[in-house]
Amino acid sequence: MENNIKLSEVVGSGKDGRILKEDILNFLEKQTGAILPPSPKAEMMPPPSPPKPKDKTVPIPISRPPVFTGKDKTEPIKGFQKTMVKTMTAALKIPHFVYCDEVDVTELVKLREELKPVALSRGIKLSFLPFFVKAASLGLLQFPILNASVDEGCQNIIYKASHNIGIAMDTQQGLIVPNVKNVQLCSVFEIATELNRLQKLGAAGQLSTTDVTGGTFTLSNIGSVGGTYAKPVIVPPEVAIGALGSIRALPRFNQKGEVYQAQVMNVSWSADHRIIDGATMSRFCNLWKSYLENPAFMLLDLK
Ligand code: CAO
Repeated sequence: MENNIKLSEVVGSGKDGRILKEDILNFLEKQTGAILPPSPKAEMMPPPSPPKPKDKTVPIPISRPPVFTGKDKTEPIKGFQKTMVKTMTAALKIPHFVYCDEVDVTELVKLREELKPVALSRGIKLSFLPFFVKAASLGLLQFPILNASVDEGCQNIIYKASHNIGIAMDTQQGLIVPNVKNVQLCSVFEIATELNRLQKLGAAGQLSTTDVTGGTFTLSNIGSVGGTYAKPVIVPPEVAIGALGSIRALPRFNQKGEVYQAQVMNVSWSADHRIIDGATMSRFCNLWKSYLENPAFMLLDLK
């Protein structure tokens, strides 16, 4: 109706010839002369596998975005993109500082390899994220200023009791940040279960308002797509966010000065410098890192 399209002229590619959103978009593209081949997402192709830490000799698959040719086109900013405009414009008002470090996740890679089939036998996919999330929550217990917000005019700090950890998700609709509620009360497996649920709903564009609101701290695992460092942008009214790079096999020295093959991941934290100083972020990162470099340490603090 918005574009005066006669549905009888559109070929539906859905079940029983149903017309999908993609069909309408393709129809519009053809009308404006810019013919786009169907994108892999529109065809529901599985995404290319991201690099795995173990596969050192396997070349990294390069994803091919749809090719844009023909005439210039203008499209309105709406939906998730509009939310991104609002959130990021508000975020720009926060004086950010960025702190980066590298984490040796060799032990964590081994541990996940061991636990992955166990989780799978319970119907759950176990990625690295549940460990990153739980370690962050254990750190937040000791650094509550990072799980806080400031009120309008920056007069008061509100320390949040719940660790509702947001996860940046790349979905067909765009970037969305659902959060895992009360991570401080959850086991690693429970976090994985909740992440599986959120990922499934995110992929289907069916996340609820509850899922995407009330976040108190965010992690962005851009490393599952690629990259080493990123400068993450705080999601207001939160005050801190971490971006995780790809886990890579790299040479490092052990305590005896011998070179070994380490699994290394970089992390970049952005924080609101009005209420958080660099030393606090550094101490938090040291603690978070210690849990991931020695996953057994987590056991001591798990409830
Ligand atoms: N380095 C290397 N491998 C990684 C990795 C990393 N940092 N993170 C995940 N992987 C691996 C996983 O372990 C998994 O491997 P297996 O198949 O062996 O289990 C594989 O990559 C796929 O993981 P996944 O993406 O399905 O799951 P996840 O829990 O790691 O991540 C999600 C989920 C939703 C965070 C991710 O899919 C995503 O959307 N990432 C992009 C986030 C983003 O766009 N951030 C930028 C925000 S600012 O615009």
